[in-house]
Amino acid sequence: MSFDETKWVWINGEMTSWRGATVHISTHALHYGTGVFEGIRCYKTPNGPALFRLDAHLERLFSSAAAYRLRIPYSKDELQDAVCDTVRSNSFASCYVRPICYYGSGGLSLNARSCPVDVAILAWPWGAYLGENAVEHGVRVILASWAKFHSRMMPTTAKGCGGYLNSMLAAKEADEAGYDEALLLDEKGNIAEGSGENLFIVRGGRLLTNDERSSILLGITRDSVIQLARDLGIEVEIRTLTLDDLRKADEAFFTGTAVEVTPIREVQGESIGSGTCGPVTARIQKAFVAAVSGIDPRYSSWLHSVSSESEPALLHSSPVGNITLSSKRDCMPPSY
Ligand code: PPE
Repeated sequence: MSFDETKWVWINGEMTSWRGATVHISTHALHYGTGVFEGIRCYKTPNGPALFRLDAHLERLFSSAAAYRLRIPYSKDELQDAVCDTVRSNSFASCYVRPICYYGSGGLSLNARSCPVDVAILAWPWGAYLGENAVEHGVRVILASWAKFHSRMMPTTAKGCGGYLNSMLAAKEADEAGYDEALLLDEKGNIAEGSGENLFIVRGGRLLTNDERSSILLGITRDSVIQLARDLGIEVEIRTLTLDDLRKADEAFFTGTAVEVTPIREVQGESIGSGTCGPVTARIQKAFVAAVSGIDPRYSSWLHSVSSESEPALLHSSPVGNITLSSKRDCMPPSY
């Protein structure tokens, strides 16, 4: 990840220089993780940079804030414009965008009554989340010894800053053991999700994935993949996933804004399927790239152009994202 190219950060309505984008040490969220955030990707398309499912991300930001009783002092339309401004000001063709709303400086009582709600939007170029090879060849995953927090402890469908301490412990555990990522189980021992991703299993040509009953964040990429798969004629079953399902999987993959669609090739020393990216995962990746890069016009409503004027329908061109589509790829059909 490189912040080097970021010049401007949007803070409370103003474009601020990178160096000036600081918070006070008494900021409530620094002490207690009392904020909510989003992660949105902006892709290069034939019509210029476009944000993928901006609307859904802002919708989730507002419902996360409501879950933690944070009142965001801007409307959804204002934040939509602010996100576009941030990408435009930095002249990014593609990037990752991180809006964050949090209790600022005003006192450290836990009810946060005296704290303002501050809002910032950071954008930077973020390449492949789990490394260059991950999207192509798949990742090695450890089962975290930490359980995913249960939705009776904190709202798992809200993207709250403090909840990521749970993810961070799991990710550190994976890193220290030489794995790429960690998978967390829920309190019953069923699969929940990755530290920052949802999970899909492929079995007999069908997709299986879980839902909020397994304490997961309901990912926007997950939702997009469910729709893409159904449009490809691939059946999707939503139900509890067990470790046994994973062991018997033909293929498995992670979905998330940062990770996009990333195959899982090994879980704690055991290969999944052929131990590389499988054919169903490859079909989903291909459909995903076509959607995010504006090549497949059926999904153009998922793209929000960052340019000030609305643009005509999207045209064919080479996709740009972290899922590189080269004929060398074992995981892409050769026709791509
Ligand atoms: N579960 C968790 C716990 C999660 O953090 C993410 C996103 C998802 C599922 C997938 O959600 P979605 O992006 O809407 O498809 N994780 C974000 C943050 C990762 C980070 O390291 O920071 C992301 O992918 O942007």
